[in-house]
Amino acid sequence: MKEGLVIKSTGSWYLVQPDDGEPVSCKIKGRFRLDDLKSTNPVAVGDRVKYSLDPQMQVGVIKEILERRNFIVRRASNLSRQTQILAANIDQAILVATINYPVTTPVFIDRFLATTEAYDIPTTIIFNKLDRYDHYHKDQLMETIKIYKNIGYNVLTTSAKQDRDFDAVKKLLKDKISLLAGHSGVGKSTLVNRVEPSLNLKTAKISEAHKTGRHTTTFTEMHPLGFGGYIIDTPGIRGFGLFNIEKEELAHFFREIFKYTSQCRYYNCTHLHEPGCAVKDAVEKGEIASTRYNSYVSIFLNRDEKFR
Ligand SMILES: Nc1nc2c(ncn2[C@@H]2O[C@H](COP(=O)(O)OP(=O)(O)OP(=O)(O)O)[C@@H](O)[C@H]2O)c(=O)[nH]1
Ligand SMILES: [Mg+2]
Ligand SMILES: [Zn+2]
Repeated sequence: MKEGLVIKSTGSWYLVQPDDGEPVSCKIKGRFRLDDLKSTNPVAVGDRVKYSLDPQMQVGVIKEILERRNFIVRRASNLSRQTQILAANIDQAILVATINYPVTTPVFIDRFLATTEAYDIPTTIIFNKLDRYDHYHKDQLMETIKIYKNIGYNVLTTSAKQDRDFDAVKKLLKDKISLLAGHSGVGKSTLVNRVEPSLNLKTAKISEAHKTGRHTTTFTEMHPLGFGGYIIDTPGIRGFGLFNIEKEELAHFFREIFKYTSQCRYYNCTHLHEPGCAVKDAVEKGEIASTRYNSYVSIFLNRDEKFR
């Protein structure tokens, strides 16, 4: 049996990079134990796997997934209870967001951050398309950046189409395995091309009528970076579900909200309507951003589907 790293997944076949030699196309056979996840893709990009090779067919069969250091999942689609593993064994997640073209809503950002918080994965937000924003968008951008910096998230801004200097992004990516996520059309693949031009990934214009992307990247794929590290480009996310998180635990994954929860009058306070709620007090005093609190409430009540 050979061992290798899954560098591409289409859902039905996988590209596995052995430690020596060329990547091999592999299929899955057999059953995998899966932490009770109902996953549509048991094997994910970033997994280390054992596979057997049929020398005549030049295809492999994945027999075993080696233990994962971590992984990140999302709901396969809005209505589905099935999950999809976005990637495994990553050092960090990068959410590419845009104020407009397309719109990335606060609740989408907060859902992503709560998820990476739950999986304990360091996360950076990159706001892209700075060149396209008018004054109103720029004000909105500054406000948004302030909120996330205040609660301790790393935030960068880029104009992937125009910037000459990508040193900050390169520094962030160097020698790490990074997952790049965000809505379709925000410029994930464009950014990857700018930091590693030899990759020449496919990108496409957003629909100007709907201001949404066209799902140009269709498969999750890991790319080596010439200056060290790997980047995982993913197809644009429509919805983003949280997994294995009980409602009662949701506040744990909003770091600034969590800080106040021990001061609530009731130990089982949901921070929605109880008297003596330290979280609501902090929102009123402006110590917790109201957009963050609103995201907490809409995720708690499962009302945010329509905002995605
Ligand atoms: N004006 C402007 N356009 C950008 C910028 N970054 C990317 N774009 C454009 O936005 C469009 C979408 O970019 P992609 O890189 O394909 O977006 P993506 O996030 O990879 O989209 P999916 O693969 O569908 O998930 C392309 O036409 C890019 O040229 C930017 O900073 N400014
Ligand atoms: Mg893309
Ligand atoms: Zn409370």
